[in-house]
Amino acid sequence: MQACKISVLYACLSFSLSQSLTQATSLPSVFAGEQRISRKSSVHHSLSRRLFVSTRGLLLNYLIQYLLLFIGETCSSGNNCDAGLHCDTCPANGNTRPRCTRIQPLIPTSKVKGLPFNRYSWLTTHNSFALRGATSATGSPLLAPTNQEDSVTAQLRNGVRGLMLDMYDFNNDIWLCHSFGGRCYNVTAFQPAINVLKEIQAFLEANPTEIITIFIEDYVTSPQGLTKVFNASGLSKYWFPVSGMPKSGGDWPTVDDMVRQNQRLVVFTSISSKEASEGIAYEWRYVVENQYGNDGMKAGSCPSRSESSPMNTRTRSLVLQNYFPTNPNMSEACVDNSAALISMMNTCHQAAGNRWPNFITVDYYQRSDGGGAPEAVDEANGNLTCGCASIAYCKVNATFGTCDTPVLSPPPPAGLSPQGTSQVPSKGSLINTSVQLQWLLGSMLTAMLLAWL
Ligand SMILES: *[C@@H]1O[C@H](CO)[C@@H](O)[C@H](O)[C@H]1NC(C)=O
Ligand SMILES: *[C@@H]1O[C@H](CO)[C@@H](O)[C@H](O)[C@H]1NC(C)=O
Ligand SMILES: *[C@@H]1O[C@H](CO)[C@@H](O)[C@H](O)[C@H]1NC(C)=O
Ligand SMILES: *[C@@H]1O[C@H](CO)[C@@H](O)[C@H](O)[C@H]1NC(C)=O
Ligand SMILES: *[C@@H]1O[C@H](CO)[C@@H](O)[C@H](O)[C@H]1NC(C)=O
Ligand SMILES: CC(=O)N[C@H]1CO[C@H](CO)[C@@H](O)[C@@H]1O
Repeated sequence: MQACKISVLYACLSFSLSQSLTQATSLPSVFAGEQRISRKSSVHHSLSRRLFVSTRGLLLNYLIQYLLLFIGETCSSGNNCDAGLHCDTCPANGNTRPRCTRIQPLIPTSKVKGLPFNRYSWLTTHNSFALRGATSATGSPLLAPTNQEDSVTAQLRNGVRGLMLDMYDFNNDIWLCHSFGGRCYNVTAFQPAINVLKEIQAFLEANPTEIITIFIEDYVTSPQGLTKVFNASGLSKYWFPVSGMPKSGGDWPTVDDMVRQNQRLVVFTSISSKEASEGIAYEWRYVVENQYGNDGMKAGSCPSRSESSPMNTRTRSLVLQNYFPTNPNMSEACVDNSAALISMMNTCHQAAGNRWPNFITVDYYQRSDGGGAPEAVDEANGNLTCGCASIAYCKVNATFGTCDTPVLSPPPPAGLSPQGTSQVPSKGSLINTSVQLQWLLGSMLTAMLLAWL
């Protein structure tokens, strides 16, 4: 560095930076997905080649890549986190420093292909339709609690594959609503179900290898009410038939079969008679579920909810884990969706007869103090698909239990790290001066570039 003259400082910085990056590229970003590494490497290579002939465009591109942040890094309000992350705080956990936190699980079928449907775990949103800030489509003010923050379309894009929808007869139609004694009112009615079903239809249409599961809390009593609305939404053509569902604990068809047959929509109802009358699977014949609400959040126990068979009932091939409080609480959700969720996943794994959850259901799925619900889903998928602690460590075509070695440990709880003191606390044990130097150089380069542009 000392050798740098002002006139060549710029090239010198680039060189130092590319040196730092050589080290940085050896820090795999298992939490942010793997694209980042290759992206950085290719940036690095092109930079080395053209070290002294950097163009404005190349450098700008490089800077943009470089400024993307890993999980746990301090971010600014303009979201400069890497793909699959967003910038958020978790004050309920003592963390007021904005950090990059995960909002997307790895899509398990992209990593381990072709297993039976019940060998995967899917991120599931509780009351997927009850969106913060929503107004009722009746025009009346909405007095119902809310459980999520982004549209069902946005949820699906982030990798949510299970949706919990409460459906009611209302205004001569089927609506997504919250209950007062099983009835829908203007002040608790969100919108007609067909709107959201059409969002799901558009996603399945655009993503021909994706599978979605809908859990209906069913208050619809009008004849063929659900069938009509599914027909009208264009979703019926993706319907997975009840006849294809294992009745006594066997494996489901493989995801490949489901995709090949285009049977990519699995729907469960909470009303038993609709299986015979409308061909809609009665959930409790196929799924066990633990208690929802506050009673399901007592550490160390995982009782089944009243409608469900006991958690360890092996004649039900699918396991669903609920983990959200009775009254949704957005500020508390980042705590609930972090260490406590994974701890309960281990408890429920035992309670379910050593079965990992196929569906992990939370409120405010984007909220966490680091890895959040996406991390829980990745861990469940690792155990389910390849016998590793996370699907990020599964090897292609390897025998069960042969894993890539995790290089980064998950970020510590945000509350444990001193606030505002470090740019890269989550990687504290791995980060050393060379990376801090990288930061310093990055900041200098930014300042220079801004002055130069
Ligand atoms: C509920 O909303 C509808 C419009 O969708 C309106 O016609 C009706 O008067 C409202 N009912 C009440 C009780 O406010
Ligand atoms: C739904 O659509 C199917 C054909 O796709 C049709 O056979 C059935 O009658 C329809 N049901 C209702 C209630 O509209
Ligand atoms: C939500 O949780 C916070 C603690 O994070 C608590 O202070 C607050 O009272 C809770 N709100 C509700 C409505 O329960
Ligand atoms: C994995 O196995 C499949 C099918 O046996 C094969 O087509 C594919 O090339 C293999 N991939 C690797 C990376 O070995
Ligand atoms: C710090 O960086 C050096 C290379 O500059 C490397 O040899 C060393 O292993 C790194 N330390 C840690 C803890 O990663
Ligand atoms: C066999 C195996 O890899 N088990 C892992 C399952 O997931 C938990 C995390 O919830 C890991 O701690 C286990 O090692």
